[in-house]
Amino acid sequence: MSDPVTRRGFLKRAGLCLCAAAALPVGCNAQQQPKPAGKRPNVLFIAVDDLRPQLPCYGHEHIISPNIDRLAASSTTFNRAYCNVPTCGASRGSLLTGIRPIASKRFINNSRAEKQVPDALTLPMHFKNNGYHVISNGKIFHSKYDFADNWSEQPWRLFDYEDSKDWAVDKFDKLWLNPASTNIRNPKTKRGPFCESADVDDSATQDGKVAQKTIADIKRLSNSDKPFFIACGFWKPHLPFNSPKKYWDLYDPEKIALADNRNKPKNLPPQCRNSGEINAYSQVAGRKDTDAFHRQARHAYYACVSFIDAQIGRVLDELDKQGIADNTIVVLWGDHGWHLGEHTFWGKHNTLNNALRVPLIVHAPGSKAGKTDSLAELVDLYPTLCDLAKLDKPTHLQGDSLAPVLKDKSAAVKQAAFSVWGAGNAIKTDRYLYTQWQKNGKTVGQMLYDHRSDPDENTNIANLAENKQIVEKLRSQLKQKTQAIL
Ligand SMILES: [Ca+2]
Repeated sequence: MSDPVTRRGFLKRAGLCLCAAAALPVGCNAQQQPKPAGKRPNVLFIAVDDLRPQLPCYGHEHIISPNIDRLAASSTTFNRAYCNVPTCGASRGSLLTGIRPIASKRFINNSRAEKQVPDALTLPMHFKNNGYHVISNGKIFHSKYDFADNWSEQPWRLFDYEDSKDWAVDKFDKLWLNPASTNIRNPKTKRGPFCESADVDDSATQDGKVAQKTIADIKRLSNSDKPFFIACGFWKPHLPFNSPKKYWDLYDPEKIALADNRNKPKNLPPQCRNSGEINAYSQVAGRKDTDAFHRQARHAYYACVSFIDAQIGRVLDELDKQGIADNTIVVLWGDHGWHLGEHTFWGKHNTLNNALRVPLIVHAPGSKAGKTDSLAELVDLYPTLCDLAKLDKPTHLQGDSLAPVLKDKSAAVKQAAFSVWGAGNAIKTDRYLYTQWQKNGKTVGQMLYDHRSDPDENTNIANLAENKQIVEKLRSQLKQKTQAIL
């Protein structure tokens, strides 16, 4: 058994520099001499928590998100982007360090990335070292204390997960703005309802304040000699699905379609499970399989998406107001997918397509807009941003720059995307999504979906004799990748 969280263990397996003097400039968290900033582009780095790619720019016209669609219209939209681990903290830790997770060993939960890879040169630190003013607003790393000194200013947010035993209870009055919600608590956890529609202004909400802070920072930094890298992390549509009433009113609940595959995939292995996260809220127990719950949960999630879309619009408008949109790279990403009732699942935390696939939209000034089916992973964002800003790429990065895809939407920089969850290793190729669970070197579970014939993943075909060859090939690719990133 290896020890993923110690510095020595990580460096040994990752093959990273051990801070020998000659290797200092890249791969280690060391101060570099800032290079002249010149006319480097600004970066607006927008994270949307738990946002799945169910948006008009992804072909889902029933969602109302005009601002994200406006951004997509001048950007490269990645139709097949995947997170590397389907949970908030680990996904962000991997993305922001450029280092892949290892099943059950590295980036497995919400613990700080700095404890797992203490010598990693993070994305914000690399930009800071290269003359950028780097800001973290809202949820970027899972905790604002993680790699906190890698930013130019103290990371900003209203409250942090690490400041209380249960943030949702401790900050109840900041999360639930409808006074009635305080009387509708989960008897075990004391959290409130899984959704609400309070009749409040956007500015009363946590995400409204993230937008306000980001707008103020854009104003403040737009005339600076330094380029900026502003990370702006919105909390919704993460649970609880709370948003101002006006966004609920955009949707007619009678017209909200429910999932048409409200049953477990055939031959589903026991290792692939539902997330228990939603059970911590009230108004869930005993209702999850009802039409009323499916409709209400989808309505609430869609309202959160429209609410965040409006905040994104305000932030994007500020780039225009300050006259810097033409020199600002904008990236919008979600940290993992979400099941909204498909397969009776609610949430993330497995390796089905709905939990792994994410929205990814990259706007680079001067690049032609369009959609691409090229495979992409969140671990690719760090090298991509280095290329777009013309910075050197640290040698420890384990993703691939997507810059060639921005130039040519048919370009492919990889043949597969890799994700992990628990002890499971998953590989997504052009056609298949395969997951293998191993124990003591033996396969104890597997699932294979053919996205060409079964895009909704209703039948696991891993154990069919006719698929033996493809399963062997995918296992071989998984083994090769897993060994390469140790
Ligand atoms: Ca998340």
